Amino acid sequence: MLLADGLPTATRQNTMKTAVFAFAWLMGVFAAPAATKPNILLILADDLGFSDIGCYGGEVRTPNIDALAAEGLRFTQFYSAARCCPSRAALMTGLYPHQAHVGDMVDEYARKVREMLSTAAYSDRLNPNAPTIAEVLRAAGYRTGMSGKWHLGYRTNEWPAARGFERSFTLIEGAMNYYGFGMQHTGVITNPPMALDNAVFTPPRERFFATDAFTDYALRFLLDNAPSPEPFFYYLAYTAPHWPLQARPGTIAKYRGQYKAIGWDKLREQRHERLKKTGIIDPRWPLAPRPSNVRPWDQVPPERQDQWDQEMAIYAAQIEEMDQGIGRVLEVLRNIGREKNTLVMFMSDNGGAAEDPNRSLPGSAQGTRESYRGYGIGGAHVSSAPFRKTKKFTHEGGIAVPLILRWPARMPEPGRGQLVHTVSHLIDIMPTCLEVAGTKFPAQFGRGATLPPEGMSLAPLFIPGQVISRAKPLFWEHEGHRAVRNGKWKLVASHDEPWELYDMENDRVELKDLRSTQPRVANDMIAIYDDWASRVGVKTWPTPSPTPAAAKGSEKAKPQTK
Ligand SMILES: [Ca+2]
Repeated sequence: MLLADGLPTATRQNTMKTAVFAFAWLMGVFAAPAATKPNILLILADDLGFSDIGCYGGEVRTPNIDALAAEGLRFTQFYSAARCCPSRAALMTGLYPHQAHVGDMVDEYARKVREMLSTAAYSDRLNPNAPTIAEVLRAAGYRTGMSGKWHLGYRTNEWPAARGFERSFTLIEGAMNYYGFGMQHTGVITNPPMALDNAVFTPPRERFFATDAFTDYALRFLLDNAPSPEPFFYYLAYTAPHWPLQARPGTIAKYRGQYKAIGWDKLREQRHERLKKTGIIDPRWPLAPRPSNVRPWDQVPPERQDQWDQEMAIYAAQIEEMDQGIGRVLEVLRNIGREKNTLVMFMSDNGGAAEDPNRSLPGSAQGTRESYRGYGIGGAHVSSAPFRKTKKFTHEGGIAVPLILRWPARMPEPGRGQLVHTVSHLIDIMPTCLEVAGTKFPAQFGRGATLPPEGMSLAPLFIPGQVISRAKPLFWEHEGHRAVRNGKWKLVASHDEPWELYDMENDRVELKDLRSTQPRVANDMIAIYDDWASRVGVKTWPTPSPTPAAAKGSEKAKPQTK
């Protein structure tokens, strides 16, 4: 069934009209829209690691995402901004997170450090003078819509409805119980903070599941806009597979048992081999060593092995359920005749998440409404394989993520299914959208002059065989973790630790620090980092870090779920 069970009562009437209309449309009563500007469907996964999905070496079943890759382009060196809020700010504005005023998290738990840093670069909402992709495209005649996670401002005038989205159905904060009402990340059993356009939305107590609800809303947007001659921009920002670990029992059952049969060491090796085989990584690069806080699989007690198997089965199910949702959206896109002229983009906002919020009610079964866990470092180091470190860090395991682009009308057969090794970043999505929509970035917005987008358009890559390279370096800073990527070189450091230098052509796994043998390269890059940090408003992160969150979970002393 196409339409949502979880839709609000107020919109049910519209839904019925939509259903009737959609039927008429599908029967060919209406002519295909004459839009020449392409539609843009931007799909963002949350906390999906580099090697989770099938077409990036993973064992999780993702046939719909894999089909996008087979018909489009797969990027091997695409980067996020390390964590939810900064990544979403960079994606929406085409600026570095600090320029978009989201250098750190917008949440209450980061309030003290934001006050301590006391600068606009670390605020609790998106820069009002930095237009979003939705605002720019809406001005260019696009219909705009969104469903999923926002995480760029809690106040009503900071919601998607106020930032260019004509229609939106969203989670305002960073995480939610997938069943709606239930345990939340605050440790309180309540409703998640959701919005339908500019009003608070309360999910129904029964038959609500976030991944499906976000998919259903996207379907309704597509069907509602099917007769419109205007192109659309839709941002489908799934919360999957971000914690809490929650999925349908039937989907979980498909994976249960397979993870403890292989174990995390062999699973990482398997993903590494598949990545090498597909050409996504260089066969010369080894697998990063197991993190020091994860013990060898054969030394893990059987009960912990079984618990990890359950965690990974739920995590995999979350991804598979998202993939099924994407399949439904792509099917409707095809049915309304808009598949060919739609640029579909799929990406993630950071690497595997080592956090474990552990808010489960005592005695609750994993995966249910009453449970609230993450998979911790035991799962995250697999998701980020073959790289080092995880979400929040600026080593490759924190920032390297998949990117898939598909646009049948502009991608001739010979180019389909190819790998793209161009170094690219979330900041490139705004310029790409501007170019394909044939519109310009505004010089003025809100109450002042805009900052120009920092990235480059990826649109030239739609021509088969075309190669583009980055003229400018890329930069990162998040909670004191920092990095520069300039050509083959990457300078990187974790908070309060010295810079390391890596040759990414020979050593993308970041194992051989060349800082002492290449001091001139390192010093030049430190200088360009300092210039950038000063330009965008980076401040020195306090020591000790005031927002440790739950990111340092260890597999040596992990608490068992009771
Ligand atoms: Ca995230």
